[in-house]
Amino acid sequence: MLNNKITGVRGMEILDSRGNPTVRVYVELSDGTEAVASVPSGASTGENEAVELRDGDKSRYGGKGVLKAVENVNKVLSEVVMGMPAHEQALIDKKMIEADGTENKSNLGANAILGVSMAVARAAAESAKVPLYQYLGGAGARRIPVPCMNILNGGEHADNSVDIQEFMAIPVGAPNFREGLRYVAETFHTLKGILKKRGLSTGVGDEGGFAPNLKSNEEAVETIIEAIEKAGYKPGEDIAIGLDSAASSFSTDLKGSYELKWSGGGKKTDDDLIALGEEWISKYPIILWEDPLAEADWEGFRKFTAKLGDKVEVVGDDIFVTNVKFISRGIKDGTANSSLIKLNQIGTVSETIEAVRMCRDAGWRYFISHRSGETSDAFLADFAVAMDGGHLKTGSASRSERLAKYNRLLEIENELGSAALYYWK
Ligand code: 2PG
Ligand code: MG
Repeated sequence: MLNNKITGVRGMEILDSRGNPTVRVYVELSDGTEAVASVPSGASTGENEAVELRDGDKSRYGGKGVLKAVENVNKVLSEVVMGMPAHEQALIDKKMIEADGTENKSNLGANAILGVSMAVARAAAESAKVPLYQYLGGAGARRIPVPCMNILNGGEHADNSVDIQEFMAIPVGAPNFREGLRYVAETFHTLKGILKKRGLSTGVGDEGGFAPNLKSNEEAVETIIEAIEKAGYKPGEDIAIGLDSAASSFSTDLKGSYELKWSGGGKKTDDDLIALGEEWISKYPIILWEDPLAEADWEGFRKFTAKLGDKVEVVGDDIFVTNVKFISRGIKDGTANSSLIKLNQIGTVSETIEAVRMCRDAGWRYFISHRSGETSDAFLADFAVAMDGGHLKTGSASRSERLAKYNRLLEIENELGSAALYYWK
């Protein structure tokens, strides 16, 4: 019998990478194991995400305090999970969901529940003396994800004049993770030089990518291709491009109407955006496109996927919010061919695994992701290896909360030695 019963659960309020409060949870087990986990927080959030409980007390952090969520960890969730064996992740998560009693975790807070869920998983792994990626992914977990590095930020992650939120460099041609990371980190540094030479800002956005004021969204793609070449790599062969339009953020009705500040500017329909997508995909080595349409534009998404889904991975983020209820509808309707996977969109480790499983069963891809508000917790790195998705996004080659995940992946690759796998597709 494993001696891993939960004997203590304690929450505290810490600050995330944007300086906003978030939840950290400590879990103790009967064998003396202690583990800690911290919860991330998004900015461009989907309407149907599980609820991040905030105090709303304007006298503290502009209402963004999480003391109520912390109290829910200390007084409610600790009671719920106390005495349970830590490896019973699915049951522990289920009990917490029942204790909350709502569809969207608005009672106790997804931030409170996820903090406990992650800390329990980490404690169980430590107690079993196996790395977290093996505990969650089993003996076969050995594929290191291709790092889709967001080197240029726009949208709600930066104060510049670029509508599209993320421009990712994807080292598809690298022989292993550590080389892939080098390819894209070098591209990031080269991009800095190019921007500097043009007198553009080299300040970074929320995810550590540069946030210059450019004349158009397309200029961002062209400048990145220039940086890839100047760094000594072949666009499309060594390094391809991924985008996250986060189109909900420039949609006027979350459905078929959009308003771009740049890129031709002005009002656009979903058909206009699909035509733009088609043009760009024919011109540039784009292999992944997340949220090309807004979260309520299911029909626009479907049309985009029907037209371009054989050329690019079409990822749904705000539209699916890591929720099997929405992913299953997407699979049925052909809305996309991949889902973004974010632990805090749904609020427990086991429900996140369920979302991954649903994608896999349908022959979809799934793209493991950080949030724009992060902490130094590298749980995501282990989680990505465990889920075997083959790619992840965790920001740029700057800001320590982003590098914490990349560095953990380097560690995992090292640990696996020649057993580690790395490939696109
Ligand atoms: C996204 C994410 C992460 P946020 O839109 O994919 O990059 O941003 O955490 O702000 O929702
Ligand atoms: Mg997104």
